[in-house]
Amino acid sequence: MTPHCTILGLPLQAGTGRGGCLMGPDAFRTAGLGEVITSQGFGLTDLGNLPFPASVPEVTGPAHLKKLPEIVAWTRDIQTQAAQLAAQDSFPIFIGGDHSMAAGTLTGVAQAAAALGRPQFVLWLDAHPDMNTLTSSLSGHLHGTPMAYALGLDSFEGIFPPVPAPLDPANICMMGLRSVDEAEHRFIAELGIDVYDMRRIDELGVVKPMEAFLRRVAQSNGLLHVSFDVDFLDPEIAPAVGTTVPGGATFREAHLIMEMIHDSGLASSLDLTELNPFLDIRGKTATLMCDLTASLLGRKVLDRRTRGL
Ligand code: EXY
Ligand code: MN
Ligand code: MN
Ligand code: MN
Repeated sequence: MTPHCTILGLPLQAGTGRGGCLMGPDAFRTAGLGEVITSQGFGLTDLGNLPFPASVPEVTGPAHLKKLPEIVAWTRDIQTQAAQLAAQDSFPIFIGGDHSMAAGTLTGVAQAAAALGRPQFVLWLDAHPDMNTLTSSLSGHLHGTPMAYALGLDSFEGIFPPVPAPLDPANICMMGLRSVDEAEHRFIAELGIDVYDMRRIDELGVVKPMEAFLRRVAQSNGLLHVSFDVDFLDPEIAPAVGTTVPGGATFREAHLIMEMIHDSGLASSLDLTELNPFLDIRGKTATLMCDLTASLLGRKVLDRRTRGL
C-alpha cells in the first residue's frame, strides 16, 4: 500500500429513507479519521466534501424509485472522481454518505483497474447485498441497488451513466449478510457470488473465508476495493445506522478482517458508508469505524490506547 491516503467526503443521503448520512463525512473527521491515518505513518490529503451535483439530469425510471435524478447525478460525479483518485499513487478513502455512493466508487475504481489491465476485486462488508435492480427494488431506496449497477445488471441502461467496466461476479466476496430480498437471493445464486452470511461466519469464523479470498486476489494480481457499510457490525456496538439488523459482526470479527487486509497488503481503496451521526451515541460508532480503519492501515492490538468517550 502506498504510504499516503486521500479522503473524499461524499455527503449524500438521497439513497436512503432517513436523514442524517449527510453529516457522515464530518462525523468521521470529528472522530479523528485524519489523525488515525497520520498516526499510522501515512501522508494525508483531505479533499473535503464533493459538492452537491451542479446539474441534475432529467431522467425517468420506475415511478416508485426515490430521488432517482439526484442519485444519477451523484453517481456521475462520484464515478469521475473515483476513477481519477484510483489512478493516483495514494490510497483513496471515500467517506459517506449512504451506500448509493458505491454506484460511483465501485464503477470508478473498476474503470481505473481496467485501464491498468488488472482485475478489480471487491470485499463487500454489509448486512445487505445492495443488489436490487431498478425494477426489483421493493422499497425504492437506491442505496439498495449499487452492486447491481456495478455488475452491469439490467434496468440501469439509459438512466444511469454507462458502466465503464462491469465487475466480474467471480471477483466479489460478500460478508455479513443477514437481510436479503428474494430478487437479490436469485441474482446471487445465478451469478455464483461468494457469500458468507452471518450463519456461515458463525460456523467458519472470518479467517478461512478471508484467507481464501485474499489468496485469490493475490494470485490474480488484483486490486481490492473494500466497501464497509456500518450495518455490517452488530447494532449493539454500531447503532449509528438507519438499517440496523441484529446479529451482525462482532468487534473482534471486524477488526480481524481489517488486520488481515492490512497484512495482505492488497487493499487499494475503501468506502466507509451509511454512518448516520444523528443516530449515534456519544460518537461511539464513528469512533469504532475510525479504529477499524486504523487496523486496516496497520494498527496492532498491542498499540491500542484507552480512549475516553
Ligand atoms: N434490500 C432493501 C432495499 O432494497 O430497500 C434494504 C436495503 C438496505 C441497504 C443498506 C445500505 O445497506
Ligand atoms: Mn449497504
Ligand atoms: Mn446495509
Ligand atoms: Mn458470531
